[in-house]
Amino acid sequence: MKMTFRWYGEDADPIPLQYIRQIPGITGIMGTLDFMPAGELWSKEDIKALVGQVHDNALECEVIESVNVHEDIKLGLDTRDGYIDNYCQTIRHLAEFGVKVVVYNFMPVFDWLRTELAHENPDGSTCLYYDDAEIQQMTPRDIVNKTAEDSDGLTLPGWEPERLARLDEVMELYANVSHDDLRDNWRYFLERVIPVCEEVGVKMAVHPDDPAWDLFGLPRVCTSRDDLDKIVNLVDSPANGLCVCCGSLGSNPDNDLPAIYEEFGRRGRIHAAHLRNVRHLGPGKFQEAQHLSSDGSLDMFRIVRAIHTHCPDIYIRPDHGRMIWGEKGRPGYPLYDRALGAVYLQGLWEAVEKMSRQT
Ligand SMILES: [Mn+2]
Repeated sequence: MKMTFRWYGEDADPIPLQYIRQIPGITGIMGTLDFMPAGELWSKEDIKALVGQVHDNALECEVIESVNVHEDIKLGLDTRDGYIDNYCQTIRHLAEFGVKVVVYNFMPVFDWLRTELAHENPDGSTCLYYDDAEIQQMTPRDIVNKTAEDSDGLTLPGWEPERLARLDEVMELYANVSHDDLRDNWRYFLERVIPVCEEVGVKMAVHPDDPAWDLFGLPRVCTSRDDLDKIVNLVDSPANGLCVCCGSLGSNPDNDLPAIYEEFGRRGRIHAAHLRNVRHLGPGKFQEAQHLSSDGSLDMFRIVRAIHTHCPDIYIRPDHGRMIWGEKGRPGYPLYDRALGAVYLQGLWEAVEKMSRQT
């Protein structure tokens, strides 16, 4: 297991790399070029600069998230081939600088969504919160605007206010895209990208949809064990793998996370994991919790044990955290609470590791 930490880059992340280096046990980051629009080619110069900064702080940069998939690829439009060519070339460039895993997602239109970015807890901390009943009352445009208002200028990825016209257009284009169509478009993408990954030694790792159900009538096809099974079979190669985020899949209480880590770990298809907890509050309603099993609805011990047993060499990172101790920053990506999560997860790992040697 390699314990990593998400970092958005010098201009986009308020947390300096030096602070990340000071968190016990962190050996690397999951990095990104936050400024890069979906579909663009990542230049060698930009990648070199990122990797160089990370190395200068004695950290590794072997995982990149997210190389975003252009909407035309998900929609299966004629224009997709140019964007897929850029994606393949980006993978070649990343491989040149030592990147081993690329985390991506295949969610239509929106990345992860929450109805509240700073839901207040009784102890004065704040967390991300989701209530499907609220979403039912909103339009896609409402949620984009609300997120921008609630986050001090941080916009939903790809949906800066000046691009809202495009949002309506894209929503219309999806009106005729079924779940099967979306999966077919995904296959088309993977059939072109995976051979390049195999050639240069990079593994793709898809992040599940969050929350793990359809939104605004848009199809979502990475929400359950059965979905993951269909995805890894779209192209049967170890390079076509998963970044299992237990908080995302865990939004749906029907998903048995320890069993999912066990099955796909055993099948060699998990290359990265986001570990965090979520507390179910009712149908379609949840809040993000501290990483501890006792704070949420997921059994983090069983999850860590499944990873240790079935895919011990993967990259792991603590996922979203709460805002505590007066910290201000990017919603979901604070320093303090994620650092606590990283240390807790390593405590579980040490326990599982030593117990496994005794038996
Ligand atoms: Mn995640």
